[in-house]
Parts: sequence; structure tokens; C-alpha cells
Amino acid sequence: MTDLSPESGSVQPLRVNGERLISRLDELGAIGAIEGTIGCARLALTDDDKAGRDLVRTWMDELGLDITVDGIGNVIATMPGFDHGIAPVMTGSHIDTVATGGRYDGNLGVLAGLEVIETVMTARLDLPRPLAVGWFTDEEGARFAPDMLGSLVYVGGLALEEALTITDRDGLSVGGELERIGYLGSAPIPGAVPHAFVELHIEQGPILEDEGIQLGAVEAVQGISWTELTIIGQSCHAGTTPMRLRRDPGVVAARINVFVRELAERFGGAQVATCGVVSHVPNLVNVVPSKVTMTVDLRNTDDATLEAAEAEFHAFVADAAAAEGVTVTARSLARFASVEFDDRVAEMIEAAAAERGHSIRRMCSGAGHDAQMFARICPTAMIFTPSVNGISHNVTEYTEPADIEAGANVLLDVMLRLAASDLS
Ligand code: HGY
Ligand code: MN
Ligand code: MN
Repeated sequence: MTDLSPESGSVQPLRVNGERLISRLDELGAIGAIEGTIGCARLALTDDDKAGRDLVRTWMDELGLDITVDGIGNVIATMPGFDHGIAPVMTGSHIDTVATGGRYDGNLGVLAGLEVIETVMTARLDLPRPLAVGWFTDEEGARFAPDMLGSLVYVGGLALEEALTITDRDGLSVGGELERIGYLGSAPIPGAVPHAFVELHIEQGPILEDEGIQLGAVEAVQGISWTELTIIGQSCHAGTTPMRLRRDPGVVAARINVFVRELAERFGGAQVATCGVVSHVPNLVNVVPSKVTMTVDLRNTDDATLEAAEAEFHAFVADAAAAEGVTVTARSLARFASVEFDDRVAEMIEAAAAERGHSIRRMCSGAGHDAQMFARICPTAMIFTPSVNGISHNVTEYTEPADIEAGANVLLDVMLRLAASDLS
């Protein structure tokens, strides 16, 4: 079997077609484009998400890849011509975005994976096992919680039947929306176990840029805790109601927001806290709100510390609600412990980067990713490229073309090495 590693000399290191990759990122980014920005909005299972899915699927079809769509709408495209019993080396990510998203978050991992496969097929490399690229439904969790929904179901972490009943704010279900956009597939769930999984993703934070390092070998993902609070008080007139008679859910929501900020600052280290959603009913200038729905996103690299943060948060909520005379219902939207990736894959990423002359460092991901679900079933790790100004989940999200190409070339090398490796 051909030694595919670049240092063998038998095969000049292949290079991806960076221009093709960047033009596809731009073409996909134009779907759901946010006027006057380079950002895009393709919330999961919306018409824009369908349009993005259809475009990427066209590119997969044009390559002649074997395409499967499973019961949660995950799409996997595999190099043809291999015995179906041979587990592929898989890459992939997501093409759904948040409502104020960038064109690289998730999209880079899917399109770079497609680019790697096209490069390998064009070079007619003879591989011991196929390469595959997938996109996974609703990674963002912004419309349907939890995040990483499609990959969680793929690896058997959540029953498909339960996932299909999850609804958005308007009461529309995952199953109904998958059917409506034509992506309620029949490929089996849980999905086939890959030989290995490696995901290329933008860092979405400031570390690589701050340190002037070109790539990240991601060895872990921090723990994630999403809670939705429904706070019910007494709606009344803003002008006539004395303060002593109020039961104002808006004040409790504000106190919770300040509390979790102060908790994160007090805990320090990796602790982060965000109240991304705070919506008042009836949300009018002269009405004390009757209800506030809010979300609290807590994360930490250390699971015990995250649990301590959650315990303090819930205790504060109970006290604040009692003091104001409101009721609070808490609902967990997502809860994932921190994840360690496979050191062998992280080492391959570091070696491939070094051989291509790129600086690289080990990192823990602050964001959740589909790869953290695949780490449950096969050797997995991630490659990060820098985010300009450390910004993401923002229409100004940007990554330099040279970094995109470097990340894709390292993805290429790592997938080829994984294909030639016995990881048992
Ligand atoms: O929230 C996250 O970490 C990811 O963007 N879904
Ligand atoms: Mn992402
Ligand atoms: Mn994201």
C-alpha cells in the first residue's frame, strides 16, 4: 500500500485548491446573506438552510459521491468504489448558522472536507479506506435545542423519536420541518461508526490571533450547560402600581443576568456565562411584564467547577424569585460534559502542520462542535484556524484565505494518514 505521508517522498504533498474552496464558501455564504455584511442567516431547517443544503448536495452529487440522508437530516457523502463494510475516515461540521452568523462557522469544515475528497479523487490516490464528509443537522441549537442535535442523534446520544418532537419558539417540530424541507431521510440511526473523525473549524475566539499562531490542534471541548427560565409575575400598570405591590419578573431576570456575570468573574479561569435570550411579555413601555423567558449559558473546561456554577445559579434563582414573589420554571436545553479528544489524532494534526511549516498549538474549544459527539464512538480531534479579532456568531466573522488553505491542507494530510493508520 502506498505510503501516503508527505515525508515518504513517494507522493509530493497534495494541496487543496484554495481558490475553489474559498469561492464555494462565498457561494454558500450568499445564501441567507445579511444585507451589507459578509454574514449570513441560515437557522436550522429554514428555507435558507434547505437552499444551503441543496447547494452543497449538488457539489457532492457532481463528485459522484455516495450520499446518505438519515432520519435527523444528517447528510454524509462518501467516496464511491469501496466495500460498504470498510469504515471511512470522516470529516464534517454544520451548515446551519445562528441568526447573525458568519460564513465560516461550520461551513468551513464541510466545504474543506469536500475539497479534500475532490483533491484526493482528482489525484487518483489509492486509499485503503474511503474518505467521507458530512454535515450534521442543527449544530447551532439556536432554533432547536440542544446544540449539536444531529451529531448527538447520529452517535446514539439522543433517541431519534425524541429529537423529532423538539419544537422551536413557534411550536414547529424538528420532524415537521425536516419533512417540509425534504430532508427527513431513511439512513439508519445511530449512524455507521467511522474509522476516525477530524473536523476543521474556525477558532471563534482570540487565542491563535493573539499569539500569532496559524493553526490549533484541538484536544478538548469544555462543558456546556444551557438552561431556559420561565419567570411568571403579575402584569400591572407601570404608573399606578406602587413598588411594594409589584411582582416583576423583569427585575428578577435582570438580577439573574447580573448574578451570572459576577459569578463568572468570581470563578475566573475558563468560566463563562451568557444570558442570550431575555424576552418580556407583553414587552410594552407602560406594562409591568407578566412573564419573562430567558436563557443562561454556563461553560467551563472543568466539569466539577461547572456543576458548582450551576448549583450557585439555581440557588440564586430560587432566592431571587422568592424575594420578588414570582414563580420560576427551569428547563435544561443542553447539558454536555467536557470532552477529551484522541491524542493520537491531535498528534497527527500537529505533525502535519509542522511538516507544512505552519505554527500550531494545542487548544481546548470554548464552543461546542459536532466532533465532540463523534469522540464518543471513534478516535477524534479538531483543527482550528484563526478568527480575525476573535469574533464569531457575528456578521463580521472572518478568516484569512491563507489560513483557510493551511487548515484544509492539514485536514487533507491528517485524513490520508488516518486512512493508512490502524487505530485499534
Ligand atoms: O454554542 C456553541 O458552542 C455552538 O456554536 N453550537
Ligand atoms: Mn460551529
Ligand atoms: Mn456556531
